[in-house]
Amino acid sequence: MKKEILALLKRNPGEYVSGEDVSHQLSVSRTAIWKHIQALREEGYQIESQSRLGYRLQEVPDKLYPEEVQDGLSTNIIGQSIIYYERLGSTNDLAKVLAAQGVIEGTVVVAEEQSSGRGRRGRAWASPGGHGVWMSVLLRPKLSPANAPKITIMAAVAVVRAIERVCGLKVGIKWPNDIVYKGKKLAGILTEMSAEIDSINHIVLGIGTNVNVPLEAFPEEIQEKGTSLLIATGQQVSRVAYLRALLEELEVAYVQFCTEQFDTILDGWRKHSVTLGEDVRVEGIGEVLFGTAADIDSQGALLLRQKDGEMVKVLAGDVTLRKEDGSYC
Ligand code: BT5
Repeated sequence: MKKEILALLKRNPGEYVSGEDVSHQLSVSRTAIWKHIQALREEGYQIESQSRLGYRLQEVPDKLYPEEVQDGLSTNIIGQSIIYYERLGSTNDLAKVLAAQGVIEGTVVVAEEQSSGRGRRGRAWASPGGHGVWMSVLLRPKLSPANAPKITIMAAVAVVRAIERVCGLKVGIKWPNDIVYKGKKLAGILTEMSAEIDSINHIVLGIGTNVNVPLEAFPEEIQEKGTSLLIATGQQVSRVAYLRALLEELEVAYVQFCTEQFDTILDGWRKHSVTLGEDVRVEGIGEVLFGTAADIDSQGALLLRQKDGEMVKVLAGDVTLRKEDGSYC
């Protein structure tokens, strides 16, 4: 009922809706309306009430509430169920628990703040409260585990498109999981999988995007190498609009992924890549390789042309690009 009252107020922007109208349209008592209005106010909605005029919605809070994100969301799978928390350890961790409990594919977990946000290989992901979009999506593709790295590639394309849609900023993808702007990290992707030898049980796709993070909200060690949409554009970007766009772009890419149109995704990836054609240093698992990033293949692996011309396929690792002075960053 609270949702319906909110929707009714939203359908009448800037106007009063009388208590009588609400009561009549939604078949609810005036006392119950008042209680729901109070609850909405506690969530941060600014609702004016005038005794003879009724209620008027003045301001929507800057929160990633599911009812805000789902308002106008055009997806069929991703984000049909959104679990919201003010504060969580890690959205990936909760999504894994929910996956084991059997929640539907496309379930999204989102938090305003993460106290132990994670990157790859046990690294920390700074997730200050109220500034970013820290979210995870549960996916259940009917594919073999070898396809999992493609999910990161797919997600990177979706992030880039969502960013361009909401604020016009053209950002780059650094293989495998970094979204960058002018060499600084704007977003990161963490793909985790539960699988049998030959089939995926589920994938938890975690994406952290620094939307309105001011420089001073980053830990000191990230201030040099991280950036946000706010820092890049000089303007606040609606986190709700961004998350909605991200879920929509993820769904477009995921449908392509599941219907064997990975080549289309790869084309999009190549267009936004800041890695291809560059001289790079790749820190893989237990080895460091140098060479030119020639391409990515149909598995999402990086193809590295080494000095002697030999082509090496890298499935996972950290890439740094060679600068003019010969150093890597
Ligand atoms: C990543 O790892 O880039 C994956 C980040 C995934 C975060 C999301 S948020 C929602 C979901 N829940 C989670 O717990 N995680 C996911 P990696 O490539 O390993 O990069 C980690 C490195 O990025 C760190 O070692 C820092 O150097 C840097 N870093 C940490 N926080 C950052 C931030 N907010 N912005 C930019 N760089 C950051």
